Amino acid sequence: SNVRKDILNAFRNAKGEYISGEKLAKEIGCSRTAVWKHIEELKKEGFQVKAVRKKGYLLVEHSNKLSANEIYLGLETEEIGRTVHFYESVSSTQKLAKEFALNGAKHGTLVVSDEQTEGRGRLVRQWYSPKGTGLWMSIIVRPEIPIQKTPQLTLLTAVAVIQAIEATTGLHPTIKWPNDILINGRKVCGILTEMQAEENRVQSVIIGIGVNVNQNKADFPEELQTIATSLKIEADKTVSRTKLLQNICYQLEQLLNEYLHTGFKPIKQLWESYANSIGKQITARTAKGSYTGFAIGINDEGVLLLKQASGEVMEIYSADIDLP
Ligand code: BTX
Repeated sequence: SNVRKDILNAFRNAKGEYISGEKLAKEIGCSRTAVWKHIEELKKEGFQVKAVRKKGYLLVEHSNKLSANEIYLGLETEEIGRTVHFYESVSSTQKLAKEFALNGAKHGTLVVSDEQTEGRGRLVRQWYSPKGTGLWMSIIVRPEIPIQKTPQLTLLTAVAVIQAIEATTGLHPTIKWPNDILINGRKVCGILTEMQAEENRVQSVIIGIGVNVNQNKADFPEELQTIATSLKIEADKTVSRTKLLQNICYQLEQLLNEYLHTGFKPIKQLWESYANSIGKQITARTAKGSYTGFAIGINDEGVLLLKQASGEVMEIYSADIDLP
């Protein structure tokens, strides 16, 4: 509710000090009883609010629970994440976001769930999305760009997620082409972008982001234990999913604005600076065979450019990459 948002804003402005019920009531324009009722509701959502006679209310600490209100408190964006659909459990946020998009959801709408029972990767792969420990989110964006440029948004998202992880945890992830985000060689995040278009016009792009945040090693199914990791495993401490989510929204909005104003070039440079394969000798295993060469970069479509010993530059559209 808007009143609860106003209360959270008042707590934010109070910066860790008590606020009297009277002051809250005045600021928000409701009765003290109403304030009390809303605070009870916030507590049910997982907020810890202390009430002390004569002093008032204090927001003790943010819970480790995800909720729409938690996300709202501290969100620094204008559009991305301003409308939130939060769920305890869904099949796939990607699937839901697509339905919202078809029904006219506005640019920046965020769908996030504490758990996905049918999380999806690219092609027909699955994305393991257990309850309470990860960030499973899809963002609807409606940029005015031609269809053929939408792959650039996948690369842009990878940069945004890396910058958000750096800002939230101090860790330094790398990108494995095309769109895996790794820490110490293990996958911490996957990105999936899907487009809806009509007559060569982009209607919406759904950006799906899955980040392993607070899993322990033993929480992963056996087949993922050697290839996956979480921020908690790497940083050796619990990481706030809310802060990370807010940071991702913020970085995404900044980069998207830059992209729409100045084009893909600055994004591409950032992407290449994070990519672990660029400037290295690699082997690309494609459906047609394996090719070894020097990865010189990507082109504007996100296609990997591989310079072979003959000097010929090959365009790699789809492959698994082996680093030496
Ligand atoms: P991908 O096809 O690059 O990666 C999928 C592969 O990654 C799987 O085959 C498996 O080997 C491995 N994998 C599965 N789950 C995990 C995990 N939790 N951590 C690390 N590795 C894993 C990447 O696809 C795109 C994933 C996007 C996920 C988001 S979550 C929110 C949104 N909703 C949804 O259904 N998908 C997206």
